[in-house]
Amino acid sequence: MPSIFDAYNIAISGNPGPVFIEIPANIQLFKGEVSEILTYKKPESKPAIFGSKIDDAIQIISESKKVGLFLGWGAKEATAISIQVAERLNAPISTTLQGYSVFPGDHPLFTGMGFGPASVPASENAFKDVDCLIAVGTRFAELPTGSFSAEVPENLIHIDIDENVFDKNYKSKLAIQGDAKQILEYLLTELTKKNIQKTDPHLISSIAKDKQAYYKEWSDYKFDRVNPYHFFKSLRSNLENDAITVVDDGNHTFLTVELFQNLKSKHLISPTDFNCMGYCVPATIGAKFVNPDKQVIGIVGDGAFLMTGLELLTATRNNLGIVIFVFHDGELSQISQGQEIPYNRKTSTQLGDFKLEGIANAVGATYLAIEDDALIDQNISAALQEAKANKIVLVDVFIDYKKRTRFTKGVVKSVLENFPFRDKVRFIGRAITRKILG
Ligand SMILES: Cc1ncc(C[n+]2csc(CCOP(=O)(O)OP(=O)(O)O)c2C)c(N)n1
Repeated sequence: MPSIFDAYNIAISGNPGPVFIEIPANIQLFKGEVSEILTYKKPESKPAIFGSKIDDAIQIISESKKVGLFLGWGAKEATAISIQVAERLNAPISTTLQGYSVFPGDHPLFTGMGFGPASVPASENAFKDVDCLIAVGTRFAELPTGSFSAEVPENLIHIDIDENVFDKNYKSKLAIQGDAKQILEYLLTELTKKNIQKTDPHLISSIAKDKQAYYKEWSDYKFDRVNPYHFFKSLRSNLENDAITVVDDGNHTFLTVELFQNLKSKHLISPTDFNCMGYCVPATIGAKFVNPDKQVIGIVGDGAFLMTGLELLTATRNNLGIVIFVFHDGELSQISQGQEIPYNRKTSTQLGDFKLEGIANAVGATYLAIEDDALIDQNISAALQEAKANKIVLVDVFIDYKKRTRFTKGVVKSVLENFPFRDKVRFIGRAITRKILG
């Protein structure tokens, strides 16, 4: 028992994660004498000691012109205090992909995922002149930094429970190890005591303007099939505020964070940072088991759906009312788009045609198709109604991936830019030759 208690403590504390316990077969199969049944006691938390670090942070903040906040999943319990810090400092907020739900998407200071050239215009513009970045609960991994193309100011205050993340990808001016919520609370208390506050009369309106312009760009774009912007707009208006959205890894993931607003902390779940395809269907089932009274939906690419979609049988067997939206485009799009630009070829990224309806029939799910924009509202609403009645619904979304996300465009560009000169010339030359000769 003490080993199990230890394992549990390790699993839920610090940087939480799975712990493997090996229980020998003899203990599992045979009877044994136990003198005492131990009861679990939560270990006492040690008082946090930050020394002069909070003062140092205050000093850096007070000397800076514009502060920005960058939040990862490690700040998931610190949403309320993050809002207060952001509002006091008039700081734009961006998040990692995993931390997308850590800050409410409808807050006027929220800009989107990341803040570099691979982020949406609201993020890129709002963070351009940030000269102090407070990063909380993030490792500055590849995705939110757009393959490390995002530039971080010299004044980086990095807060994380795990000291191993400091100075790995971006050099910090000040690293504070500890619980995100607690540190932000200390910080806010000191900011208030010292009457430190920042103002910028234009920030909120320029974030709003950039968001509207970006949405309009999508809304006006000529698509042949379902327009992703209209899909996400309708999805948001049909979903309840506390609905849980689970995504997989692919183009649909980046479309989700560029075009869909999540409203509550921990209510958008993605498989980052391992980005393992096939996550969405089982994770949606798991999320519904834990949250039977909430709307739980999944958004998954057709490639990832083909990996684990038959798990839906578990959902039908347990009458779990969930909706899975399959973005059906016949490709492993996130990769094929990455190939198309530099190679002008698509290699091993075309899926064979398949009938989703057949899979729905096989697992006892209701099948609905959104073949064009005219069916979006009607069928999203019908799917959610069915799920309310504990039905499992598979929605075949004939998505149009023609327009690339800012993420894909930004990453492809920055990866190519970082190539050695000769290879860059070789790649560009080959793409041009193929474009001309076919
Ligand atoms: C298990 C696994 N294999 C490969 C990858 C690399 N990968 C990332 S996105 C992607 C394509 C996903 O295609 P699909 O599920 O159809 O989603 P889409 O990009 O079309 O939205 C691939 C192959 C991965 N993340 N996980």
